[in-house]
Amino acid sequence: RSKQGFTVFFTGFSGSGKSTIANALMVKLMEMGGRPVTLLDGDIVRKNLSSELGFSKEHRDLNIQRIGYVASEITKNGGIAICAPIAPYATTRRQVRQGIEQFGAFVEVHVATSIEECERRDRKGLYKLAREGKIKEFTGISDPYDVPENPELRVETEGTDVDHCAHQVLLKLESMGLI
Ligand code: GGZ
Repeated sequence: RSKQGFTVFFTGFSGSGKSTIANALMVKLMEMGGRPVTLLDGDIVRKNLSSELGFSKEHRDLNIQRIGYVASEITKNGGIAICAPIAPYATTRRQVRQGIEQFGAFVEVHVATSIEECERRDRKGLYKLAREGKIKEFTGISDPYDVPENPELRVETEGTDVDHCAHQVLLKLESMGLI
């Protein structure tokens, strides 16, 4: 009997490592074969599915609802969806969870890199621009982030490499009977 579909939903600050871990996880899941794996990364979704949206609460919610809808269709059809947006609002994450759990499992992974560490790394120079006020409503600097209270998994990236984080997600998926 083929296994149910599921969604792995990463959430965390810009520059926390969501995309990198999501990509490593995708590679590992693809190597295992079986179900198709679809990555819905934050910036790719914003380019292709949400190009008209900004970063107000309304627009962020709409963005996350779209990602949630696509992930729910993938999950319904027995596939694996990996999502990696910031998704700062707990209420919106809960709505997405409810939509997906009708069809399969929802695995919320909090990439718990602190705002201090994200700003210190500042891989894309966005935190500097946010501090200078050149980017408004920047998550963690001038916009809220609701820390997930009960995620299926929390991964720490400080002092841990990407492969180890992705491996922890795989172990969680195994323990949930999903792979
Ligand atoms: C947060 C912003 C902002 C603001 C542009 N706040 O590191 P990045 O560049 O590639 O990831 C961030 C991305 C966030 O888009 P999401 O779709 O994941 O956000 S949400 O879930 O809240 O809808 C960052 C860039 O867009 N970016 N302006 N003001 N991140």
